[in-house]
Amino acid sequence: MTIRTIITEPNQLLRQVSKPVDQVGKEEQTLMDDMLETMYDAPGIGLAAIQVGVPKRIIVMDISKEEGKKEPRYFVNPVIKNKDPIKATYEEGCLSVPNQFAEIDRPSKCEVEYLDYHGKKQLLKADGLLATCIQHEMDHLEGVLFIDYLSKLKKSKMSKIKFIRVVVLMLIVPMLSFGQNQGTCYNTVSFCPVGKRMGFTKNMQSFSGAFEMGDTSV
Ligand code: GNR
Ligand code: NI
Repeated sequence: MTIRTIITEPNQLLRQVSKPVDQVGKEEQTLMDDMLETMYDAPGIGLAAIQVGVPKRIIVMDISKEEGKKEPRYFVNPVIKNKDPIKATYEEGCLSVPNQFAEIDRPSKCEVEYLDYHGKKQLLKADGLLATCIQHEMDHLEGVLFIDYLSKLKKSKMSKIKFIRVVVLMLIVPMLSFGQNQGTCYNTVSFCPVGKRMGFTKNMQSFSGAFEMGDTSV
């Protein structure tokens, strides 16, 4: 068994869509052994083949507690058959995205069909961390990282902030300029119907200063 190098962002390989495995042979089993060792060494609870640079639809996982026995799981060509409409939130991290963690919503339960280490077809009903981890790993097979959801979230938050900023500006700016015009008019050409009608602007303040209070001659 060999510990392989985990590739990290930004690396275009992580964006590749992984290819289905024809047959679970020696090569695939060696890859799964290496992936598991690489995952334990990292340490992590799941690893997709693309994270060691191999674009095959293979995932390894072990969500058992450290003190307990190891419970390695192998998924070849996994397909999600069913997703629970109810979402669950987990703080996620990724070995390919060091030092970033974020709460991500995903279906709380899912059913996944796959081939095991020996190429035997299996169906697994997953919930909790297992369901989250399977979905996180299956995203890797599509070239998707958890931070992609984050940036969408950030984008929508940004647009909300921008929207509020625009609304506030639309309210505040006219109020400020209205106030200024009022003030200017009062101090200089107040009661000057002509000035008001002309709509005195800031630039005209220097001229308006020449007017006397109540002067309506201009
Ligand atoms: O080690 C890992 N922990 C983890 C925690 C919450 C949700 C998903 C994961 S997977 C991650 C390992 C990894 O990057 N797998 O692709
Ligand atoms: Ni990951």
